[in-house]
Amino acid sequence: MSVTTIREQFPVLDREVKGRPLTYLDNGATSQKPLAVIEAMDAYYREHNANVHRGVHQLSEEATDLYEGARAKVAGLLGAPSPREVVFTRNVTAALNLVAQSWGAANLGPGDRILLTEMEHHANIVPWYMVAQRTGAELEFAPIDDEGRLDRAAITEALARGPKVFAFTHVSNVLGTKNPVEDLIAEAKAAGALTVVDGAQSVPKFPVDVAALGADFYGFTGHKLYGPTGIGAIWGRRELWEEIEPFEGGGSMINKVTPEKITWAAVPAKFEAGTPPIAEAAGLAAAVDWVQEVGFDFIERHERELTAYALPRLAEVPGLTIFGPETTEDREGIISFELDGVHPHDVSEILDRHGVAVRAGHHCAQILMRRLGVAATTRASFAAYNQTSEVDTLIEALHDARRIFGL
Ligand code: C6P
Repeated sequence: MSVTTIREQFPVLDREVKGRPLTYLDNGATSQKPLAVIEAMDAYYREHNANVHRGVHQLSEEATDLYEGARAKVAGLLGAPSPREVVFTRNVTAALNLVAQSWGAANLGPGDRILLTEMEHHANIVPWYMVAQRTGAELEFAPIDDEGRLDRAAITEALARGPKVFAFTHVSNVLGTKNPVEDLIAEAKAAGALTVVDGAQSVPKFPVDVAALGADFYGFTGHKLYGPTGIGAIWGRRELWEEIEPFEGGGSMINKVTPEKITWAAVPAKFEAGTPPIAEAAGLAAAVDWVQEVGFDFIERHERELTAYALPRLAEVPGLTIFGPETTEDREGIISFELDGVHPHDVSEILDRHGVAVRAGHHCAQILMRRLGVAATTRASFAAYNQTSEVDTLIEALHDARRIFGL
């Protein structure tokens, strides 16, 4: 597998932006889609479109097979003991809301502690804040150190205060920090806390084995894994899914409805109210196949090489400060930086003139921005199709930004 072969599979990478070849470095926000995914969704609508689990006609059976086949592929990707433990959602945000609402509402009460970290995305803060408001539980944010790693001693102390749940990200969407998830889960379990892991930025980058990690819930989002928008998934331990109540009601998730009593369908249908994202599941299945065909050996090694190339080159740009770990050992190719007093939106506007797509803003991580002492950052983030020449283009564009802003 070579980057050139991979790039040929992504039609959008051929386009120009502002008269320059596109340099897409906004993969932390969403990745581009390979032909395999685009074609799988196209084929679904051309050849199979029907609702799932509802009809006994041929098309409905085909659509159901595709949808359930996607669940099996996701289970395989995550190392889940059974596809029945995988619930499809709209995205990882919906996945985390599901756990916070369904598990949280039943298990949290006044004074109970919810442990999060300072590097969480709002998707892993706001749902917990909402359930805390309803139940009287309290949020605590485990701190990070100055290099953007979790402060392990502070986590040990926070766990000793007996939180009911510890919800944290596997990889930070701002700092790129890769957290020691296995150790954190073991420590949290020993302290009696439920563990919920946000895998939005990890699942696209390296193999994740939920059984080996020992988590209770682990969610991710399809569109960062080269798949379509509109679908995500969450794996949870079977006993937990059986135990908790659904928080959304409607068709498909019931066993029997009478005026007096409603009973739920079996897991995972119990948590999938209404018509699910079927075409998106077909696309996600193709994305899982695509990632497995390319192989995480390649993806992980390639992105690490890009990151190892980019970090020192960025550090050479006068006035540029990188946030997060400066080694590639426990960080991924998600690099946030600040350019001497220039607003990140202005930086990214200049980069856009060079065809370079990055993200600027608070990255839905305002607690982290406050900790870093900034309102926003500029962020470049890599995927399997990026190449070192694109890092060079980014660096040239940053020098141009320095010239324009008189630095
Ligand atoms: N981060 C970014 O540019 P959804 O929107 O549900 O697909 O993903 C939410 C989410 C949750 N956790 C982490 C760690 C994430 O990075 C994201 C999405 C994008 O950083 C969009 S804000």
